[in-house]
Amino acid sequence: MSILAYDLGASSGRALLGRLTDRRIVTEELHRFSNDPVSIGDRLHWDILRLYHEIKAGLLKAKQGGLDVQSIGIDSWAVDFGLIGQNGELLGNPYHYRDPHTDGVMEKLMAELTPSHIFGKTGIQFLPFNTIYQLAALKSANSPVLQATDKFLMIPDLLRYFLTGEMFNEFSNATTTQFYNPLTMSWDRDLLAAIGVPESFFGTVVQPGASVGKIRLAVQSELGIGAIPVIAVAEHDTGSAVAAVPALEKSFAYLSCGTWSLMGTEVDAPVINEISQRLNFTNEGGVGGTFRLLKNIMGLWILQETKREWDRAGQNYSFPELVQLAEQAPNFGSWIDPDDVLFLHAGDMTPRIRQYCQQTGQRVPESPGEVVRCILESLALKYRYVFGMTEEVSAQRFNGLHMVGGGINNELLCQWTSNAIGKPVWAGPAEGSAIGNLAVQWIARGEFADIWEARKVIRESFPVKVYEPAQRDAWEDAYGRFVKVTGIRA
Ligand code: LFR
Repeated sequence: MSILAYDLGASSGRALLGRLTDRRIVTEELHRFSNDPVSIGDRLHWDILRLYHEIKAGLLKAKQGGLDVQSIGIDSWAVDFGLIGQNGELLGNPYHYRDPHTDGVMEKLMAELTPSHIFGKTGIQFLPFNTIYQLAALKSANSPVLQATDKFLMIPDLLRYFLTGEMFNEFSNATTTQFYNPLTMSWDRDLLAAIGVPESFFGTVVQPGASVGKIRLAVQSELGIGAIPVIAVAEHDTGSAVAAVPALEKSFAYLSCGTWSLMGTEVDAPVINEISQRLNFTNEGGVGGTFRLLKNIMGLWILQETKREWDRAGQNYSFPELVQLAEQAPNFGSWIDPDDVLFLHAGDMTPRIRQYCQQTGQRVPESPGEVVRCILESLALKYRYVFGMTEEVSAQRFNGLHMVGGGINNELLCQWTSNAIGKPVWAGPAEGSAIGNLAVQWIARGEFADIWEARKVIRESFPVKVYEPAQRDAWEDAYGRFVKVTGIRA
């Protein structure tokens, strides 16, 4: 008996097949595909139909392999959406959250409504690409698509709708819009009114674990498959990743490490106060009534984008090669603040990194090894900074850090993270989001009582690699200098 998890990341997607055998999870990657955003004119879009095509390709592979798939779930990155017209069809291509049409919109809305008003109603961190600013940007551009809109669906809601014909808004993703109120557990009427978007766009919000339909007839006959049930998982990939953190105690710190780095802790209720607002922490909805009190860190995006730049120039380094070059480069040469807005949008990164180093009076990294070392050391040092903030905002002390996600394949980064925070790093599983997606399906199917039972089985099913802190004095000294040059405490 297999179940299928689709996990869509910003640069690739996969379909992971899961089975439970003697209380052990066994997974198999059934399908993997790249996710290539498409830029047209000034706009940047997701190739949503390609993604839907790949989802169907995964189902086809399952059928061809003679697998009896019992249920499926889909998770993806957050904040982005498709708009549906009166006739039930998708209007236009969903925008990528890195499209610059939101530039300046957040600042404008914050000035109009005040940060404490927006934060007080949502508990969501201020990120310029949050759905609220994307919709406000479309509104002020008089978007004809927005004018023709009948319903709003987040990316996994939309793909699920294509498969089942049924529309639901899933909770973990809904919270990332920054117009869902976790205190009233409803879409926030005032915030929607403030951006001029009708409440009628938004439908029933379902919790992770809800049954949300079956593969529709047209898809069944197209692929020659049965009416496979579809389950709403924690459809925000970070929600699924945190569900898969193999923690055994209630109080734990995590870093979900992929294109983004998301660091924080799990809480039972949103923490909306002066500290969380000042530190710009977020409260994203999770599994079983939990919330993710966390902060976004720009993550491996900068390295991925740097690699793309070098690929375009015909220098085709693999990630392991780049990490090796970084390891050989001199240490603590120069650093960036990965979260500087300079690094948010797509495009060549090395000129921006060099510009940043020059403007902050540091040595300018030249060789690929120096550039990559600068990126990875800066990430580890920023993790140390946010680790401290996580302790402050949650009023807890953590004796180590769980790392999950594809980024843990970068062992140098795991080790440097441990060196920087001065605590052990427990790395695994790498397929965190897909495994959390499977776990919620099993909870919904009655195989696990709750998320804690799921975590215990995940812990027993996948290896966790331990990194102990090393070179503490050097990293402490580097941290002090990092804080100064980046001005992050200012
Ligand atoms: C990670 C993630 C983050 C979200 C960002 C944009 O994949 O979902 O949690 O802030 O992508 O959607």
